[in-house]
Amino acid sequence: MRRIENLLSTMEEESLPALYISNPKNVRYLCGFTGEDSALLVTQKEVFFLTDGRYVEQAAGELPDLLQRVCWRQSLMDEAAEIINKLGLPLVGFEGAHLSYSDGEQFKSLVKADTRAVMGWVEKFREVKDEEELRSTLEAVRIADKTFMHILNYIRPGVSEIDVATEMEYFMKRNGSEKTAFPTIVASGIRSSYPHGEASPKQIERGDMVILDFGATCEGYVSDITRTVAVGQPDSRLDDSYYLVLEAQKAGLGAIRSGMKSKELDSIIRAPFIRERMNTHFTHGAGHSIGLDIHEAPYISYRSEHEFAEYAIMTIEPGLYLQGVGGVRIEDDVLVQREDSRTLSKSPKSDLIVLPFYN
Ligand SMILES: [Mn+2]
Repeated sequence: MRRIENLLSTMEEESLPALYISNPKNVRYLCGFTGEDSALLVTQKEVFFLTDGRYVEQAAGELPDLLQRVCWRQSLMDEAAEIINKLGLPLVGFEGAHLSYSDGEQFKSLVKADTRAVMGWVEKFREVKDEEELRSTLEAVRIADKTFMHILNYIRPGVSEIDVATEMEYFMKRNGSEKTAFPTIVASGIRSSYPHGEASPKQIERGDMVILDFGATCEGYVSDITRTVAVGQPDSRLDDSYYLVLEAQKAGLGAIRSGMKSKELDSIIRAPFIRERMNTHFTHGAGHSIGLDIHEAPYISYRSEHEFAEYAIMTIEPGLYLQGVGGVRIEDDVLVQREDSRTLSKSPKSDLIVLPFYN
């Protein structure tokens, strides 16, 4: 209940008597429920958990006793509105970044109260990981690291990207992952210049760079790592790119700490690319937070004044993409600390791995 109590203090400071939580990840974070189609109505006096008949039994097992469990009849939102109206609440908040426009409009019309869209309240708490969250993330990272070592023996000319992705996803599951953190990215050859090339039927060929971007899920918490390997000797421009990306990525991992501004970290990661006049080939963000979601706030951005919190878990993932040639990306997960932050993922990267090929 500590997480709900933290939310209640924010609500008190903001003079908000009630808040309707509809983002399922926020529901899970606040009360531990792992199913779908549920919502929370948080008030200073009582906390209502709403779901439907499919989840009543599961909710009884997972939820703290202090929560009022409600099984809705018409719809989640109708039921929430009915409670709000019955309690005669004057003002109720909803999650502006989660409800669709039409759901928001419907919510406003159903409740006989003033409404206020709130954004990022629960997400702000989610940035700072507690011990249990760290333990789950570490397990998801461990599985991803193990998967990388496994897949090195599998990648060779003639094997398709989909074959590689399928083997990785199967291996992660066999090793304790609940599900893949996101659709596994395997992008080879010229497709490796697509920063987010999902695995295709393309066969891996001699001379290809292969970008592997993947993650496991444990107790709902994800890992997200990327490694780039070559099958046989690649184009020398890609070989050079590899060591430049590695330099940028290591600079980021070495620099990140709590209290540092996001844009400051961005410029540290970007510096080697600017020096080598390659910055225009770095076409995406340098990293993001992970947790119950694969992309969570905060993000690493040249525009962001956000200061990283202690015990945030961030990815650092610079990349370079040469159109028609190929690309390189290296990504690790790091626990932000006050002094030396701790890189959680351990997959080898210090030399470009050139896999042997057999004719
Ligand atoms: Mn990522």
